[in-house]
Amino acid sequence: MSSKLKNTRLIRTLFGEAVDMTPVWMMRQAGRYLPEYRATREKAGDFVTLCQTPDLACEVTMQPLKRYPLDAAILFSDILTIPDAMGLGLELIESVGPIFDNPIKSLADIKNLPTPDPEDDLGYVMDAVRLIRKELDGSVPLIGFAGSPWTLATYMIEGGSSKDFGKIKKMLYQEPNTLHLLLKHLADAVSLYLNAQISAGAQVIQIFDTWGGVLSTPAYHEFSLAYMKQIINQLKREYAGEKIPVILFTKGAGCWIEDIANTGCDAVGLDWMQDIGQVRSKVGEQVALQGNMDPAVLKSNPETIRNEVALILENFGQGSGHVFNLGHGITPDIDPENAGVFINAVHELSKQYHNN
Ligand code: 1CP
Repeated sequence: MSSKLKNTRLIRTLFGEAVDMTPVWMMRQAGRYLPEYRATREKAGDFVTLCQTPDLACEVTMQPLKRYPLDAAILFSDILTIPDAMGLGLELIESVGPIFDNPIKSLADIKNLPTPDPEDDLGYVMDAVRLIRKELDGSVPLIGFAGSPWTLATYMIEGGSSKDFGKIKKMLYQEPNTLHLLLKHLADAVSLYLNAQISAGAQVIQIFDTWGGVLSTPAYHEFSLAYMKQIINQLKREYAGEKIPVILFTKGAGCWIEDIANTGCDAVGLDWMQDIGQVRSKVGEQVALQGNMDPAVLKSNPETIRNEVALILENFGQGSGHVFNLGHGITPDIDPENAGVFINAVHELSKQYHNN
């Protein structure tokens, strides 16, 4: 476990320290676009079993690293493990998405929710983290993650994915205190879970607030950002003598970047709608930035991919503080060759911006 980290690009960048080239990883880098992922999922039988089998979760975490010179591994798991451990019963239905057998319907349901013990109820995640660290052997850092309380609550109340977030928004406006009770419970559970991931070996933490962007500005502050801030305050920011950086990603956060940068996180994840150069001029002194190529660019061809990478690098400009990524997860239809073109382009084209 104490193996010395060989590739420190990601961690140095998250703290704004000089590097030789821009580090890169991809959200959802282990996933359905890789034939070897589909084969392992087949072997597991279904997605939930894959998440719950540490050997297989470790195997799929390593798959993209075997193909590409990525600067980080991300734990293979899902944000919905916490609600599943609270008894909601997660299933993933092909072409529908995640669904819960027992969604939350009332205040009584919320009051009855347990707080999962990370090493007991979610021990399979911690075992996966320990196995992956062993397997990585210090080659690149391991990113642990969780969903934001708001994003988890959308799935728990809607019962699965949603287009209009009708049920949770009704609760937000009609019974805000009920929703606050749930969000507070989730913030505590997420903090415990992430701290356990850190103790098990996660070296960087990312909080995914995939659905924060569907809220009005005051509702975002009250129902999403406040709880992420609570989590950031409750996280271990140092473990085994190493500082643990925290990345906060809200999709659709266009006008709230300064508020996100003020939460105490080390880096802000940007979706592709944002202008990374403009964002840097606002908050670049305070936090690192992660992103933000449109994942749809990967549907094109090597020349277009390299041009888009070059544009983003130029827009960010000279110096450290930029972790290259997609503006959201890579999609199942992407040709793995194109993902390789993307990663190599970031490394090759970014060297000129780091002359130290
Ligand atoms: O094999 C399959 O069909 C499952 C597809 C899949 C995968 C590969 C799901 C179901 N989850 C995952 C893995 C996953 N989920 C990772 C792995 C690590 C990585 O390589 O990046 C991570 C970080 C997540 C996180 C996650 N799950 C988020 C937040 C990130 C994001 O993309 O916005 C969300 C919203 C989920 C819920 C979820 N789980 C699975 C799907 C298809 C979804 C999204 C459904 C929806 O759009 O509402």
